[in-house]
Amino acid sequence: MASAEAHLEVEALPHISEGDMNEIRAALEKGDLTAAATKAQEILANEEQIQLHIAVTGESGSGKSSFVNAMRGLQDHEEGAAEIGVMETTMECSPYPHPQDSHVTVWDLPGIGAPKFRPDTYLKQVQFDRYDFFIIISSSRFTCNAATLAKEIQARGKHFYFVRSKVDQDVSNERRLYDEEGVLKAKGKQATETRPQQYDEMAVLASIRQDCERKLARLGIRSPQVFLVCRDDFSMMYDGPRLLQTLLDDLPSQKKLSFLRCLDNTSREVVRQKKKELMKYVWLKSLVVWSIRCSHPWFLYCR
Ligand SMILES: Nc1nc2c(ncn2[C@@H]2O[C@H](COP(=O)(O)OP(=O)(O)OP(=O)(O)O)[C@@H](O)[C@H]2O)c(=O)[nH]1
Ligand SMILES: [Mg+2]
Repeated sequence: MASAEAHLEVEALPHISEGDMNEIRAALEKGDLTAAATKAQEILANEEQIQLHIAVTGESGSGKSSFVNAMRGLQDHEEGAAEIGVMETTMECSPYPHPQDSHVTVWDLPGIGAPKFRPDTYLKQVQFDRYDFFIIISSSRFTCNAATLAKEIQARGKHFYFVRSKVDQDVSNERRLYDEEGVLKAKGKQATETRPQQYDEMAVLASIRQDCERKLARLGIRSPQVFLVCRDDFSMMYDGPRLLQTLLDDLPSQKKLSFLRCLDNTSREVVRQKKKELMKYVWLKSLVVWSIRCSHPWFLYCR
């Protein structure tokens, strides 16, 4: 087992606890391959139990169910997708397992202001403890309800993320003020810092982001960060990729692989992290397979 021992570096095998690593190392040093493989199997079995629950909440009609579908890589009309619509549609907490990893569940929560849900008891009613983190969605400026909810989530020690949805609509509304060459149409109106003479999508997005963040700061949220998304091409457009990367970075190490399995290989960073996480599994599974092979009579005979 010289080669296995040579790779017993915590850096090379992330997210195996030091205690587990020491147990495997001690077993290998004693030449007890069966004990090392048993430990490896135990770690793999524990990983199978890990669940990740993502809560999607926000104002009624803000695009929560559409966001749930986008997170799961589904079109709204596809089988298993959450129901969406311009009428109030989500009245219960509905779990949607991710098609690429059933350990990850995206929960579609009722709107913060939905009739059956009072702002002061909302988190209790939706069973706060169930979720790992919260996505708070708004399709316009964030309201007092959203800020109160965020503060309550923070006070209870969990992460939340502000997501400004339907940003494609804002972009196309703003674009209408410019002609085909992208020059501001409005006659007699001066270009401003937020509405330059020449159309600039980045400037439009930056001003929406700043506006939302300023409003949240006024509502008492310290250093708010807002992610602008659109349900179409969610993982590729606007702040979708940055949001997914932030969620991944903030997750505790043992939950990262499940979330990574749900992400498409759209960035080098995602591919790099998948590779790093999978190394652990390759190594643990190899240890188990090697132990089985070594105990096989055929192997003993060959030695
Ligand atoms: N243009 C655009 N429309 C969107 C987007 N996201 C959602 N919508 C539309 O907004 C409407 C409401 O979307 P839902 O996802 O049902 O909103 P919800 O927050 O789940 O609504 P309730 O369950 O009633 O609270 C639907 O017509 C969606 O198609 C988006 O990113 N862009
Ligand atoms: Mg809904």
